[in-house]
This record gives sequence, structure tokens and C-alpha cells, in this order.
Amino acid sequence: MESLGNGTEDSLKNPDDPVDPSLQFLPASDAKKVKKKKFFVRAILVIILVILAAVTALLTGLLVWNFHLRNDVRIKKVFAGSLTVANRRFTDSYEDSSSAQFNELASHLSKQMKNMYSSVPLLSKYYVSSSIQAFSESGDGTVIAYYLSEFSVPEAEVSALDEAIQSSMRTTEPGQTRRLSLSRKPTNDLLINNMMSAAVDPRMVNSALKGHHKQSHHSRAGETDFIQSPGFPDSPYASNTYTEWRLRADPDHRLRLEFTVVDLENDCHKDFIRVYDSLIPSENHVMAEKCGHYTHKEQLVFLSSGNVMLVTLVTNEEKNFPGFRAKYSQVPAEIQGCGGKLTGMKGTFTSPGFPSSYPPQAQCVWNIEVPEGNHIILNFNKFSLNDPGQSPDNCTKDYLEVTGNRMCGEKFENVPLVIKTDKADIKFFSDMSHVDKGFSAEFETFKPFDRCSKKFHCENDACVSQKLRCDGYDDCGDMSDEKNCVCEESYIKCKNGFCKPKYWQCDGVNDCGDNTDEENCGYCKAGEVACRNGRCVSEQKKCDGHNDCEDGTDESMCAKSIVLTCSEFTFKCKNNMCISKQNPECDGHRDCEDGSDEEGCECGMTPYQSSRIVGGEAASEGYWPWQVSLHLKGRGHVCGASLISDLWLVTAAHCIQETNRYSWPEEWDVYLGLHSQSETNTANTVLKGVKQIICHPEYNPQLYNSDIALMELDSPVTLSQYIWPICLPSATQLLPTGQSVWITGWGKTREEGQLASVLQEAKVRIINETVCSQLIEDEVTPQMICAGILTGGVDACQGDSGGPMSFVDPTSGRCFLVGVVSWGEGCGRKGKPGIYTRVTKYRSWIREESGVLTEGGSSKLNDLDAEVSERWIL
Ligand code: 4AZ
Repeated sequence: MESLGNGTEDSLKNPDDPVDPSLQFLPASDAKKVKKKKFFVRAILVIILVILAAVTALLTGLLVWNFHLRNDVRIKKVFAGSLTVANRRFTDSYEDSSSAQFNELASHLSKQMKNMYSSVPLLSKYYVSSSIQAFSESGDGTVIAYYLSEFSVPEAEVSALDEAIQSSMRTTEPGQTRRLSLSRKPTNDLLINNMMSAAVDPRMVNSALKGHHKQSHHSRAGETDFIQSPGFPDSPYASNTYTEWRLRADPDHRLRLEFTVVDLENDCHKDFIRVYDSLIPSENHVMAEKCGHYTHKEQLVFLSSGNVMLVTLVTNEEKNFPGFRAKYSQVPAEIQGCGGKLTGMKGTFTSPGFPSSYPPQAQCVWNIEVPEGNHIILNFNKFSLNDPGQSPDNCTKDYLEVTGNRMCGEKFENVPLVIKTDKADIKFFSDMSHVDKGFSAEFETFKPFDRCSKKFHCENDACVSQKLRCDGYDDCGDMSDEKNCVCEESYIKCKNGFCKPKYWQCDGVNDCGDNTDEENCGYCKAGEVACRNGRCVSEQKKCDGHNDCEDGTDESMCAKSIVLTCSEFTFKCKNNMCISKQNPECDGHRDCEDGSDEEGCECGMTPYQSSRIVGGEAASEGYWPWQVSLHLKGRGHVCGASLISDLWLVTAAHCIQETNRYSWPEEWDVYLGLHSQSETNTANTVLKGVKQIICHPEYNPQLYNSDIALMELDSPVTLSQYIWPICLPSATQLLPTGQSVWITGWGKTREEGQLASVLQEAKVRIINETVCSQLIEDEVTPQMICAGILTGGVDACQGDSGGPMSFVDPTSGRCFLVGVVSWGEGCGRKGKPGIYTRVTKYRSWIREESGVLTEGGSSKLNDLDAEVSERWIL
């Protein structure tokens, strides 16, 4: 750097300037050498500058050139379309492209089209030419013209051109007529409507295609004619050719085209046949594209929507095959059996033209009406309604609509369709492009058989005795037996329509579910809500976001929770805030600000939703994966228990207090994932020892009050489909009277009977506390909960003790441990429900002793466990 600087300064100095005496020069060892060096440096500098200038000029040139060139690279874009000339009658001479009439109308139209395009600046800019390809006769005797319009457009403007073409077409849609004026004389005007246009497949306008062979045929009534690829069958078709066959039929007729031989290259990108529902190759009217080889067995028959059809063959340079042969004829436009009324006990109907492919633009409606009281079954022997770009979930192109539900795509298996009425409207629709084989259907009738016979048929398809209708209990399991009731005299009518026994009124329990039975109990007026704390507030204040009751009652059964002072009626979130909603845990809504009401919700998911001890049935393996069997060493099964985490069990205190020995952890074997007591060694079963037993400190062996205990396993159990914890209810969870719950265990199947070998299950209902106390001689405390079937026969029994009473929350499908089998007066006796430990009362004790924090009770569930649970939900 330094030497260059010196050199430049030197060179700029005028050699005539007097030398500055203050400057002192370093002695030059060799003056000639210094001069040479300076010259050399200057030369390099000049060369670098020249190179830089050249590169800049080159780059600028390239940029300018590229910009112009790109703008100048034009693409040939061909549109194919049709239009109706409403004020010209069709004559046969229009079919002959060499006739004077053809040429007169064609040139007339071409000029008018040019005028039309010139009125749109973008079209006018890139327009090259239009050519009228053919004419055909429309249904009303006027002329349909088929044209090709060519544009030469820069690549960047292609989509703008497409849009301009489409919007210019919109002005001539059906019903709109466009008068294209050639001259000022109105007589010369052509009235044009139904103008349609679509791009032509670029493979058809490929400049490599040499031959453009065109043939025209008019099918005559009663005659069948043939078309075939050039040279067929003696020599293969030629390379790089485009051939088209224009087929016409008389007005009010369709064309029927049947391929008898198709033998082309397998790759449709190379050689292919196309069938169009038009006389020009418009993409909007492609009915089918075929290549490869078809055997005689596969019928390849097409029907046009009108009286024209176009067949094209495109071949590329390699692999030439024999080609095709097809016969064509004209058939009346009206297709028999396209819609109509179908009556009787059975019948058939098919897509139009079946077994030929249905035509484009078809619409048929069948009204099936079978004898009153019968239902309809539809069987499809064939169903193939494919249209490219249409998914079976969104049938917008070709479809069959059965009582409002659309079906499309292909069905390989005949899955009968049951229509539970005696009338059905069925509609077939095909759009203007792409056709398929269609369908063939059979309808039959059947008398709906009520499998419940004289019993009440629940909405969930269960059958219950008619006597159980409107008795205040949910016998069906979906409350349907308690809906639409006229309440008998001994019942009150709740505002929500349910009937509940009068003696449940004013007992402090909300049996109606909407609190009707606890209103007007002397302390609240009509139209008021009875708060749990004894206050009364106006019903209008319910769910208004204010704690009007001051104990949260009026905000407890609302979609949204409010934050309240904690009480026995509130749910406490992890952040110690309390919320008003009843049973908010694991209900799928984040009610706590910190989301803790939805934490640990992996628990309690059963793989199956069962429809169903004494009076029970054998459970299916894996139905109750929290059910545990407690074996006393040398004695076998003694009690049940419930898994609440991978380490902790809940059981009954009386199970571990029988004698001293029962309270020693080492005396117990814990079987998890067990199904049958005779098969304790299966792959699904795990045997664990017990590390510690914690009996509830207030357990009262005389009253069986606080009959609850915890067992800690000697090591965590690996969770699986067969071993999974049940959720613990929050302290404020409410179970209404009549609620169905499940009891499970290997206990005795009769009061004087034997233990069950296979795990048993039974559905029982929660019994009103007042009623229970009246039925049971011994004291029933608030720490207990009664459940059973008062007619008898269904109950827990000896050996079931300690086991779970599971409540399946219908909204989340999650199971909660709401009771622990405790005691009862005998087993399954009439009017003697079973007594269970009320788990909600022990929620905080369980949390304190076991450390099981979450409602799910399994803070240790890992990713793998979560995966298992997700699979189950499915
Ligand atoms: C028992 O002895 C027992 N019917 C458990 C439940 C019931 C009766 C007896 C309820 O373990």
C-alpha cells in the first residue's frame, strides 16, 4: 500500500515544480530500478480498472438483455370453445367445411370474434387468430360453432390472459346474449350466447406433432359405423401424430361410442386417446383419456350429452402400437330409467346408460316409496363415480345423493345402505367433464324389527322394562327412559322434564339435576334458586358470572367458572384458587387459570365403553384395567383394590384389618392386569409385593365408617392396556341420584355362593341418601354412598370389598373412582343397596398420604404411557 501511494503522488506532481527544500529524500540506491517499479504498479492499476469496467458493462448488458428477452419469450396459448349462434338455423351444409355456407358463417364469426377480443385490451394485445373448426345443430335448430383461438403471450402474462378469457366468457353465459356486430346493418348481426372456452391440453398443440388428420362422420339412425387409428390393424400408428374424429348425430340423439380394441403404449403421457363431449378438444369437455391395453371383458362405452363427440389420438416419437378400433351409433337422447318413482317391495335402478359410462351433464332423481312402516335397504352391485380432482369426502363433480348425503368415488364392497324411513329421494348428478362407469343399485324393504319387543327401546339401543319408564332413575344409561314423561301422582315434575319421587323433595340432594326438587322447600319462592347454604336467589342470576348465592351454587352448573372463596363446594386449582364449576376436572375445558383441572388426565380411559358380581356378567379382558386382586399369601383372592398411580392402590380398610396378619405388607400378593383367577401367569398379568399399608386413621370397624386404606407397591408397575390407573374424583364432584355406575370384582356371585373365577361387572345406580338410610337398618353416614338395583339381584358381595365403583363420565369417557366396595345387608337382596366408601370425602387424605397429586393420580405417566392411552381412546 505504501509504495502505491507514493507512486500516485509522484505521478500527479508537475515535473516543473520547484523542489520543496523542506523535503528530504531517502537516498536512492538505484534510480532506474525505482522508476521501473513505479511504471509496473501503474500498469497493474490500469488493468484492474479496465477489467472492472468491462465486468460491470457485461452484467448490465446481461440484465437488460435478459429482461427484454424474458418479456419477449412468448408462449403459444390455444383456447378451444363453443358458442351458439342464436339467429342462424342449422343446415346440413354447415357440416361440410368446404361448403360455401360453412365458409361464409365461419369467416363472419372469425371477424366478429376478432372484434370481440379487440374490445378487451389484454386479449387484443396478444391475440393471433381464431379459426372456426366445426358447426353442429343445437336442440332448438340453431347453430353451435366450435372454434380455436390462438394467443401469443409472454410467460408472465399467461395467468392474466386466462383470467381475461374467463371474464369475457362470463358475459355470454346462458341467458345472456351478445350481439356481435360486423357491420352497422342490424341484419348482419350474429346473436351469440353460451360462449365457453377452455385451454387446450399443451400435448395437443405441441409443435412436434406432424400430421393433423381430421375426419368427420355423421351417424345415421339404425346404423353402426367404425372409426380406427390410421393403419389399424395391419400396421402400427405413426409417430408424432395428432388425429381427430368428429362424430355427429341427429338432433335429439346422443352418440354411443364403444371401443372394441384399444392397444396403445402404456404411458398416457406418450400415446393416448381422448374422448370429448364436444367437437373441439376443450379441457372442460374431456370425458375420458385412455392408453395401454383393454380386453374385451372391460367394456369401454361412452355416451355423449348432446349430439356431438370428438375422439383424438396423440402419439409421440417412440413405441408405436396397433392403435384402436371403435364403433359408434346414435341413440335417442332420452335415457330410459333416469329417475322416476319407484314403488313396491324391491326394485333396481342404475346410472343413465349403465353399463356404459354415464354421459356428462346428466341429472336423474328417483323417488322411492315403499309400503308404509317399512324401511329401505340399498345394495350397490357396482359403484364407480370417479372424477379426477374429486375426493370421496367432498363430492362436487359426479355424485349420488341419498337422502341428502352425497356419495362418490369407488366402492369395491357392497355395504348395504339402510334408510330408516319408507320414502327416499335419490339424485344422480354428473358434471360436464370426466365420466365413469356409474352404479347399479337394488332396493329392498324390511319391516323394522324392534329387538326390545315389549320393553322400552332406549335411544342407545338398550332395552329396559316399561315399568322403569319415568321412575326417576336413568335405567337406559342415556336418560332416554326419563325423557318426555308424564309424571305419576307420586312424582314431581322437574323443570328439565324428568319425574322424581315426591319423597326426594327437599332432602338436600339435587335429584332433578336442575335443583327443582330442592326449590320451594319453605325457604325459597318459585323462580328462585336454592343455594346450598340455605339462601335463595332469583333464577335470573344463574350463570351471570356473579356469586349471588355466596357459596357458588348459582354459578356451579355453567359453561364458565368463576373464582370463589374456597369451600366444600368449590374445586381447588393447583394455584390454590377455587372455582365454582361442579366437576371441572378432566372435562376437556380449562377452567382453572393454571389449567390444573385438566392435568394428569391420562387416567381412567377404558379401551371400551361397555354397554353393561351378584347378577353381573363376565367382563371382557382389559375393560377395567385399574381392577386389582389382593391375594393373602396361602389364601388366594381376598379383596379387590384400585390402581390410582403406578405405585399406589386404594382398597377397603376392613380388608387389611381382619386380623393382625392382614395388616402386614409382606403377607400380600398384588395381581395387576388379572382377568381370571385360574390364570395368574398370563403375559398381561403382573405380580407385585406391598411396601406399606396405610389404613385410614378414622376407620371404625363397628360402623365401617372411613372404610378406606392405601397400599404402596414394592416397585412401580409398568402401565399397559391391561394395567392403567383410574382417576380420583375431586372432593367436590357430585354424583346425582339415579346415576349409573359400574362395580367389578371376583367376589361371590350369590350371597351363599362361590368366588367368581373371571372378573365380573355389573351396572348399579346411585341411591338417594334419604332413601338409603330408610332401607338400611345400620347407620349410613355421609362418608358412605349407596348404590344398587332396588328390585334386587345386582350387587357387590364378599370378595368384592376394596374394589372400585367406577363412574364413566359421559362427556370425557373417563372413569372416576367414586366408591370402594365396603358392606351391605347380604348380597343382591331386594331393597338392600350396597354401601360404598364415598371417595370424594377422602380425596385430600389420599393426596397427603400417597402424594398422588393429580386427579389422574399418575404424575409419573411417561410419554410411552400417554401413547398407550391415546391408542385406547380410539
Ligand atoms: C363383604 O362381605 C360384602 N352387598 C361386600 C359388599 C356387600 C356385602 C358384603 C354389599 O365384603
